[in-house]
Amino acid sequence: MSLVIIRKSAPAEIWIQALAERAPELIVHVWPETGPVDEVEYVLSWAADPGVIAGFPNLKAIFSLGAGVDHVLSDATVPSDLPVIRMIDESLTRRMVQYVVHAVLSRHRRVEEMRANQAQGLWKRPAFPDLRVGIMGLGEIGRACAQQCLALGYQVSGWSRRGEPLAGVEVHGGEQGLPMFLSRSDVLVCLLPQTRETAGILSRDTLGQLPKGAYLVNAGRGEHLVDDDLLALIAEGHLSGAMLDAFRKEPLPSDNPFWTAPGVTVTPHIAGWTEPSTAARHVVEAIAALRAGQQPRGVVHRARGY
Ligand code: NDP
Ligand code: OXD
Repeated sequence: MSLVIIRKSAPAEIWIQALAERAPELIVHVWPETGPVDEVEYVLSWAADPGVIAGFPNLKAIFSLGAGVDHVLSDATVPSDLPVIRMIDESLTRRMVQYVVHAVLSRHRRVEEMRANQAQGLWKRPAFPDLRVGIMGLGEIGRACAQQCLALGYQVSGWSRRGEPLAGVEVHGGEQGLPMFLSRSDVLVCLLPQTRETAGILSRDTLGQLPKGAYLVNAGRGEHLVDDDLLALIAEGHLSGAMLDAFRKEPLPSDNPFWTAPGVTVTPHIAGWTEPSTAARHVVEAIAALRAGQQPRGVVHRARGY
């Protein structure tokens, strides 16, 4: 039984060590080194080139190194019957919560405005009206963000496909719940997966339904956002700004208008990242479940795309 780690950027040593501590019997290779391909039962992958995963004939499951699995499902050569397992990692979730809370707090407490005042030596004490936080996507990460925003005293609503209840949160479900949800979101936080249904969901139509002066936080995927619609709504004064972590093209090209748009903060897809020392547990537990014929946590529903 072997596992191949496929990733292009960060070194894989920490992953190898974390997996070895929890599953010493697991033979781990780092792409492009694979050992005998027919012995590879698992891949742990981020953005493998199309066709690479399909090159392993005896795979039992595909693990995503991140919470999103769009990078796996967009590869048409990946066999449709193989379990795809998204990352569920307490460190990743915690970091996403930190990012979202930071964005909400800095918008609420007008940090940019304070900095601008400071630059002019201005002692000015603005009002800080209460903000309502709306979270799109109440999954592993969205729920944790909602809970932390609640703990900070914000009024929180959420939107998900099924609209499953969440304590303390006003939950709206499906297309019919979207207008009410949007109308109550002074800060809209997108934590949706990228699927056919969610592509382009942050458009003039939806963002235009936010209250005037609303602020967008997109830590989902760049494909959720219609870039020009956001820029236009900011220029028109309907939205006050945005904090964006994910983009249609990454790295964000140097001539992209988001770099210089007033009120827009660009972060380079760093809202959250997977920590091997904790995430290895998820991988090892999922492998054990698969081997025992059980359903592991995080298996993606292929038709839904998340
Ligand atoms: P989950 O799969 O746990 O949750 C997904 C949520 O989105 C669920 O609440 C689901 O609804 C909802 N949803 C999916 N499709 C729709 C739809 N069509 N309409 C309404 N709601 C929908 O995902 P995670 O919380 O683990 O991760 C969410 C996303 O965050 C990832 O897919 C990734 O894109 C992004 N991410 C970004 C990172 C970054 O660094 N920027 C890091 C980590 C994740 P329901 O509950 O009804 O199923
Ligand atoms: C992601 C991640 O899905 O970093 O973006 O986990």
